[in-house]
Amino acid sequence: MAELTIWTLDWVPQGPRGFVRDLRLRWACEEAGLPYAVQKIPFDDRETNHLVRQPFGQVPFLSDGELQLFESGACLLHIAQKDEKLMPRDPIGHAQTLQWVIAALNSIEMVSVIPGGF
Ligand SMILES: N[C@@H](CCC(=O)N[C@@H](CS)C(=O)NCC(=O)O)C(=O)O
Repeated sequence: MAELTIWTLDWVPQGPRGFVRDLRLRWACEEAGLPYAVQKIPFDDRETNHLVRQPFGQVPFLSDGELQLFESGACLLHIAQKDEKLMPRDPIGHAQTLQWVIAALNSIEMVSVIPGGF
């Protein structure tokens, strides 16, 4: 069984469909050929039942053995450390990976996400 488990919602409205941020984690795993499982959280109960995992009741959420992580960027960095294709081991490649992850979250996301967010 895969150690990595990506948690997402079991349903979303039409607008954000295909854009839910679990895509980022799935993409990284697929890119590196890392096996993963997917668990789904009921959309309707997310604001209460999911808080034990994610303080804002949101997805994605990642578990890796005993490690539990929220925030897609933190999850991505954790996944990235598992494979050199995602995060080179040399100091320059490593720093550039961090740079691009932070740029994606801090500069690109705010101009690319659906207005009103999800
Ligand atoms: N900064 C967070 C944002 C998480 C987020 O906005 N998740 C959305 C799906 S893409 C969500 O769970 N929306 C449901 C809600 O907020 O109730 C991250 O990158 O993980």
